[in-house]
Amino acid sequence: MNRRICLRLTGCAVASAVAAPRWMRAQSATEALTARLDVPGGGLLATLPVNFSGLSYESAQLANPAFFAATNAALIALFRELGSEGLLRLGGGTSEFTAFTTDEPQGAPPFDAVGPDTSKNVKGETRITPKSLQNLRAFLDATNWRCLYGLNLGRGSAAHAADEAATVMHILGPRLIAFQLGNEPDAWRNRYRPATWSYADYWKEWSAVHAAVVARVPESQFAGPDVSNKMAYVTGFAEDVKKSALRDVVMLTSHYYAMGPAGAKGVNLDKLLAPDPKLERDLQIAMEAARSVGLPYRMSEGNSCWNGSEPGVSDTLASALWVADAMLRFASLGCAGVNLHGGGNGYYTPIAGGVTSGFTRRPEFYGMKLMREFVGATLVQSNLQCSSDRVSAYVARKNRSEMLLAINKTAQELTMRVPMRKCHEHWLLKGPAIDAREGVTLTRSEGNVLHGSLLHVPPYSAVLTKV
Ligand code: BDP
Repeated sequence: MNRRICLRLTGCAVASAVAAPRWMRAQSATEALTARLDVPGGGLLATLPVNFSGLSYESAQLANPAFFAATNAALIALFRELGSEGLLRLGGGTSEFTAFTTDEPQGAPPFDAVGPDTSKNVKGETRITPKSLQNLRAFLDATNWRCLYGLNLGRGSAAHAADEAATVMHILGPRLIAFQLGNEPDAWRNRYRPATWSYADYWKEWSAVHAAVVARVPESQFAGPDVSNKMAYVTGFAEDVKKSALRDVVMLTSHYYAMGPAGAKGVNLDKLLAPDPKLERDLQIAMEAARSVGLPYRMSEGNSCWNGSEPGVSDTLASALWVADAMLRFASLGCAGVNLHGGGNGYYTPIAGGVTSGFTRRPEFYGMKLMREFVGATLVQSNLQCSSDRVSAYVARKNRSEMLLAINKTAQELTMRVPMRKCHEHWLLKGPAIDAREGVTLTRSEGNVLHGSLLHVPPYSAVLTKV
């Protein structure tokens, strides 16, 4: 039988159907799955910067000064586990509801036990004070992370933004990479702005607030447009930045949620495990825009499913496999970093908990943690042949070592023929079941796991080998 398989060019989003080679036997759902990975020309893709991994939190989180603080040793340790450097983005829907004030509020701060989980359930005004910012600075110093700081554009004023920016710059200093003005301005129609709201209106407002901030804090840098999904804003923003010769814009940003809204038909585990053509499509637009203006592009906020995320999906082993795969897809296409949105006890948060309740690693945390191994590594173009589109593989070089990550998002045992004959070290990301919320592990072992050039990848797991 002339079966057809999917040939995927890692990092190039090329998919074409070719006849299956003879070594690839017919595969039923219960049979073992085979795959073949080749590195044809050894073409180099992108190198992952040291702060490739990032987290994104709601601005409202700053209303509790004890959260991002030097005293929060447990959270500092978890951030450091994800990256010796990293990028914390503060913003989200609540950045349009936070107000900066120099008066320290009286009484117990909000979110002491836990929260906020998502902007969807925090619409009240929350206050950010110099104390929160001083504590944030100490937290960033302790973690060695830097930050993208969202100012309120949707419901704020230019004067307030300039005031806040002055204090943020004074306190965060070198820990601040850039300000962002507004969260998801492409979704403001009939919300913070009239039904006629367009990109042109946004650019006008953005420019006015930008000018006010620069007048007050000339050394400010900016990232944007931090949109939800209308990629035309990213393209337009890049064009306008170039046209206006704005040297203080240092990064293009937009968001990516694999699915959503939570609870909608078709939002499920199966969909999360399947490839998402939107990721490739949107990322290519973003990368073209970034190249046209000579800026890096970063996925500044995203996760598995928007609207607070899907229980039983976003908090399971599936999310760990998904995040490792998605982050490397982003990296292969040239994206400079990825910020996973979370906070509180939300379903999609990589780190759950709060100051008084303590913190735990969610499954997604372990998928992110794998990225640590790729920091400073250059991804190499590779061809993967496999009859399932739920298998992916990435090859990378770092100093003199070669790395290969195989991700098996199927229920079948997978044997992959790889361009590596032995390894010295391997990592295994796995869990008791694809929908397991507990018991997901990432372990490192020394020694060889390759048999000739065959790599065994258990069902629903990821294996990283290094030589
Ligand atoms: C995004 C918002 C973020 C939310 C997220 C969600 O920027 O603040 O928490 O949606 O819906 O649009 O979960």
